[in-house]
Amino acid sequence: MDAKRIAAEKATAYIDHEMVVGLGTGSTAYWAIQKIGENVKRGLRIQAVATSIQSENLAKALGIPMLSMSMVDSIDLTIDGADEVDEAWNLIKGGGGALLREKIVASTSKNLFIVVDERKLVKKLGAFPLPVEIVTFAHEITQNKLRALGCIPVLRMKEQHPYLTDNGNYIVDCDFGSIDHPEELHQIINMIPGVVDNGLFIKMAAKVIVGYQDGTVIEM
Ligand code: DER
Repeated sequence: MDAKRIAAEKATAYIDHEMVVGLGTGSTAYWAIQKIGENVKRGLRIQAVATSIQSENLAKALGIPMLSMSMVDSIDLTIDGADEVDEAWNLIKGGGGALLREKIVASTSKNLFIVVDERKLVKKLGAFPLPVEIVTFAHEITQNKLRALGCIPVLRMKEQHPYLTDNGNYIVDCDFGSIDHPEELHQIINMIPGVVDNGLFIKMAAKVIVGYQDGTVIEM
């Protein structure tokens, strides 16, 4: 079985009746949502919130009872993927363009379980360019301010147009190279006017579940 899938399905075993569950975004979270849909059909009584329109549509198609974020003040467990996980469990997320809603849902969750395959584990963050969500207004100026921090900012495109997030913003993929102090970088980036948030998730993960190509799965 696919390494991402075994990690995602392992995380769903922690979901109990009456929980409010946060549904992540991406190809790993996809398998968690599929498994949750199966379990709901078998009688699991939960309600869920989604971190993207894509995940919401998938969950609805599977019959998972959905809540809007305005209807919850706390989430019991969120299961989500990541682009990189370092040894302190700091994350780079946003490869799927959903970082803002993912971070809002994660920050509202009692527990955030990150599900990845082994390739996502790194000693230091940064091989994956850091996604930064910015408003469209004066985006060139915002990109210049990101560049001044020492990265190469690339506006994410979809076909010939800039990619638009579910929130109507742009994503700039910022190659900082190896990131020595992710916590400080996170704060510096978010001080730039025009930046909405960035893909550094600092000390938010309660558990990291790793799937391996040989079929094993490890909970860290
Ligand atoms: O966009 C995100 O943060 C996703 O969780 C993503 O980074 C992980 O994507 P994957 O599970 O498809 O590798």
